[in-house]
Amino acid sequence: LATYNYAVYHQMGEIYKWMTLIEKEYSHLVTQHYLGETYELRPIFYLKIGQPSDRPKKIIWMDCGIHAREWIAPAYCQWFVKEILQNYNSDQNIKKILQNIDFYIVPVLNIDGYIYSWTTDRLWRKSRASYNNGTCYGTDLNRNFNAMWCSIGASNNCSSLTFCGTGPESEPETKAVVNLVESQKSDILCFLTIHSYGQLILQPYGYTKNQSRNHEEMIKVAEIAAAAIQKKYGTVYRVGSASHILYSNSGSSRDWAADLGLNFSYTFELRDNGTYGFQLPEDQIQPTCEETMAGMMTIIDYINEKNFKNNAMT
Ligand code: 0X9
Ligand code: ZN
Repeated sequence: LATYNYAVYHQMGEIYKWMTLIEKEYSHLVTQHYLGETYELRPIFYLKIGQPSDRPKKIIWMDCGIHAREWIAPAYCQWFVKEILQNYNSDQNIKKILQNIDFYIVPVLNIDGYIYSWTTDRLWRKSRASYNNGTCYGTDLNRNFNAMWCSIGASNNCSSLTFCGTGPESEPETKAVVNLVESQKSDILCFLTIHSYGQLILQPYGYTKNQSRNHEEMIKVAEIAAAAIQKKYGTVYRVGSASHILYSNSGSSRDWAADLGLNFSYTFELRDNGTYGFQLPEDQIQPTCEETMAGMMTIIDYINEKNFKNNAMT
């Protein structure tokens, strides 16, 4: 795919085509799968990336674009896929990872909202579900998960930016994630969800000030990642529990994944710190993706090594 430009933002139609092309070009490592459909009945796909194996494999989940206007997130998911695949042959570490782990990558989760942010309202955030006879639109999909649903930092008013939906998992996009992650939960080593902006690596919880079960280990791993990010271009990331360093909110996918029992669950808030906000200029796509990749690989390395050690003991 020498012709795909990863340093520009792409419309949904191009991302759909890209998924099919990448599956063709790297058919030995990539398969495209159906995750579910959106409110407006568009198919949501994920890419499964890994070396085929007879032994059961572990999984690292990453979704991008749960919030429509955060365009750098889908750009990053595509960048990540490209980097892993292009470096596979020359990088022994990536080879080793792909022998044991499959990446499940959702390039755009909130497809209806993403399209709307291109066609009509650049700063649209939510899904495009219609309420009250079309008088208001959109659920905040990152308030719709079953994690102290619609308690703190979420609204039950459909015209709010943080509308939690009509019930936990009421939205098809949420349900699509829940169905797959629940069905594979014993194999998922890490849940990553990519947002912008703020330059943060957030861990559970957002719905309470309580810390998660493996808080210390998650902080340690995130701090290594933040250091790797800073080393690249000097970008400073902050690390911590969402409710401590950002704000409290219920119904996030990250908290839900932690409560499901997954050991590692992080929200990445990519560049910037507010200068351009959600409208990050295209000339920052490459440095943003490169530094994020550097940080995320330290997390993946840690988790892969730990998985090796755990398997050796059993
Ligand atoms: O509010 C959100 O959903 C996220 N911030 S954003 O600007 N990308 O919308 C924060 C999600 C992570 N924080 C918690 N879940 N608490
Ligand atoms: Zn977001």
